[in-house]
Amino acid sequence: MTERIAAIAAREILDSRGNPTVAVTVALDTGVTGCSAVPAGASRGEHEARERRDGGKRFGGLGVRRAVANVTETIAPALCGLPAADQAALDARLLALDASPNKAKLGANAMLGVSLAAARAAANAARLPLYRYLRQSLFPSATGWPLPTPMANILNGGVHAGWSVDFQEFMVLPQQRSSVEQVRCGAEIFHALGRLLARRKLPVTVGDEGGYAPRLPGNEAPLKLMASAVRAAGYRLGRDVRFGLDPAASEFYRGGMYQLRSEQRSLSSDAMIRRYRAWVKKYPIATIEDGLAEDDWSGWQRLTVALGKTVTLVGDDLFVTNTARLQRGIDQGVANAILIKPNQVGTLTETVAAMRLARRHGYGVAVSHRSGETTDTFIVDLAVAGQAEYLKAGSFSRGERVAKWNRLMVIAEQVAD
Ligand code: 2PG
Ligand code: MG
Repeated sequence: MTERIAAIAAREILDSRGNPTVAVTVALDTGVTGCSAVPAGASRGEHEARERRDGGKRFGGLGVRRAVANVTETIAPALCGLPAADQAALDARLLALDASPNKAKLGANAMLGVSLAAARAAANAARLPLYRYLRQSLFPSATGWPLPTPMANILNGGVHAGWSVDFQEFMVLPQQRSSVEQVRCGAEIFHALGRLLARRKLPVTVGDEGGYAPRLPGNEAPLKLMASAVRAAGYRLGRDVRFGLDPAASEFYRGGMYQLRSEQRSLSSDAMIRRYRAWVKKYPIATIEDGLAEDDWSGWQRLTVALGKTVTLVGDDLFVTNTARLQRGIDQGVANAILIKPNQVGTLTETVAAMRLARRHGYGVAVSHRSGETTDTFIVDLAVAGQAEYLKAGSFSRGERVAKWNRLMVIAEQVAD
């Protein structure tokens, strides 16, 4: 039976920073529904699709009433009657309606809300868990259920933590075989880190992604603290736990230099690369995301030559889940993995196209949350369906982060059966 979209509702809700965001419900003619809520970034890439914000006084200009109206007044009439299971046709219709180069007209927040809610409704209509529905409809050639390794951001910096340090994310990558043990390991290290900070009389309040956010002297201090926390929790560095970094370098790149306020230094691309090289020797760093700025292509090339064989170099602001930018990276030998954030590009179809292109060229895939999140766990099912190597979903505190790890454990239980 082809179930068709009968109605689309949208509303303004709050995200984890207390800022407005878009929530959408798609209803099918059989009465089955699917919902989604759209996340929002703080360290946004210059080349991301644009979200629609109202401006003006309400919520300091961040209201999304216009985006909501775009869903109900423009998108709903155009999509009603289409089969919910034809994601490609739905998303093509969204793109045609917007017809702007960066989704500025309807807003990527409006478009993505509809795109994801339609997929959920179709999964519910098929009576399948979302990850199984996405696998079947969007990744039909994938077999088996290897689950993504958590990238857990237990120490927050940069724009997510009032610039406590310059680098934005210090992550642990637990190496245990099961998701349940990985989550346990990450959470135990998070708590060990908390005890360690408390003993040093450092604050144990958390940043936007639920990791601790102490003000520290420079960007290496977090790595030292994390190494101590790993040992204190009874795990072996390198064997049981590896590290991941997301400096989010575009955020502190000014005039061709990387300005490190917490160290009162400014480094060239090559000096940054030398630093990463030294750290990789000292710490078990498996992944570096946005180690250089989004348009520092030549720096990225040299970084890839220097470390691409041993380290997963992930492009986030660099690629913005965009196949054209990823293709440029592939052609120029830049990075070897992509961060996937559906709201950087605005539709599920385009998100999956980026995942597929990465796969075809041997690039790794990490599916990611945003720093402004909701309790929606769509990205977890997407990561599992598309066999992403990593799932990046923050720390082990704050409900909107923990919801993702809990969803991963539920899926792990189901696919083990
Ligand atoms: C990032 C993300 C998520 P934001 O840079 O990878 O951690 O941050 O959502 O603020 O862009
Ligand atoms: Mg990033």
